[in-house]
Amino acid sequence: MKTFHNPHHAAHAGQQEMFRGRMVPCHEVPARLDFVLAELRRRPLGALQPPEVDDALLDAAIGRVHSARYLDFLRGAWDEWVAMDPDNAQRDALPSVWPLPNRHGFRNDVLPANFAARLGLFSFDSGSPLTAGTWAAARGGAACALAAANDVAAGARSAFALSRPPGHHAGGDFFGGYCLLNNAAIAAQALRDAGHHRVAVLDVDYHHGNGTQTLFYERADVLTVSIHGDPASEYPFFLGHADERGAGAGEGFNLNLPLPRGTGFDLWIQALATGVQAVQRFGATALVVPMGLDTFEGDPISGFTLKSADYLAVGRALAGAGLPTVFTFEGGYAVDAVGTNAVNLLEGFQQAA
Ligand code: Q9C
Ligand code: ZN
Repeated sequence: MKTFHNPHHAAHAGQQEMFRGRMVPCHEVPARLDFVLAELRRRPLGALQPPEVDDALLDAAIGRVHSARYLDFLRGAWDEWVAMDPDNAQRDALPSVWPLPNRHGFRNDVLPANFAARLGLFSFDSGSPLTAGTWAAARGGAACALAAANDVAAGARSAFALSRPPGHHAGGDFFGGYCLLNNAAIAAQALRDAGHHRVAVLDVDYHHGNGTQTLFYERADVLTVSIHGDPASEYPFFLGHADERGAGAGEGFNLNLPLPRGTGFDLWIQALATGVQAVQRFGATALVVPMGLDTFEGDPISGFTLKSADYLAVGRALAGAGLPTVFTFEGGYAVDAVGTNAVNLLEGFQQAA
């Protein structure tokens, strides 16, 4: 399997996030990707390369998933932030006020002139800082997703989009959960546009993939499945329950498998078998796996107890779907273990595929 890695990832380096009532150092740090890269160099799975995609085709692929007004905002956010106050160049831009769309009468159809208001309009939490290099990093990540999808569409059994910031919490016009552009959704849509009639997304990150679910919720051509900590107690809290089954034409094409905090490998791998079965019943011709490694027992912000060796079995189970597969890199905050865990999963997949 080829790995397409994002040469611009380190340009996105937030200083602090709002966490449990305090500002703390960001959990989503550049070193995460460096550890995966280092482990891939130790245990190669295939070529390791930056993505090579046409600029216009990349913008088109991003535009298939995200709204123009959201992309305009993200692209210009840093310059706008610094133009307000030159001292802002030393600080990240963090949201602090939200319109609660669809509730309490707040409008989201009128774009505010105020930057803080727009920052809130396009986000859903205070844990996702925008920095000087955020746009370049996020766009580079989308390029990885598109390159991986192209590779798989051209016949590769699998490809890995190794990028950060992660993507699965980002929706059509919002960021949050450390995610700016939804790389998995971009890959899934690119596979659809390349002629795959039915694409499945099987999200194994600890957190519910709310962005991806929302993007495809009313569509029957993309099945979304997510295994995650029960939103009753776990982030992102407001989506990811088992009764969310899709709507309209998409009814029956979303499957959530929430599990209680504290869940270990035995129960988790059963949920994965259920997810793989749903993907097969759907008749998918391609698969996208948003690969979070925050199910690891040592993860500082999550609550499952998978061990490093378990990820080999996770990869084997995913290979059992028998589908051309794109992996994207999502969460995983036990930084010194994330390389081992990611490559274990991918190696397990590749050996069984
Ligand atoms: N102030 C991923 O794993 N934590 N994202 C709460 C809010 C957010 C995790 C911080 C966790 C997001 C891709
Ligand atoms: Zn996560």
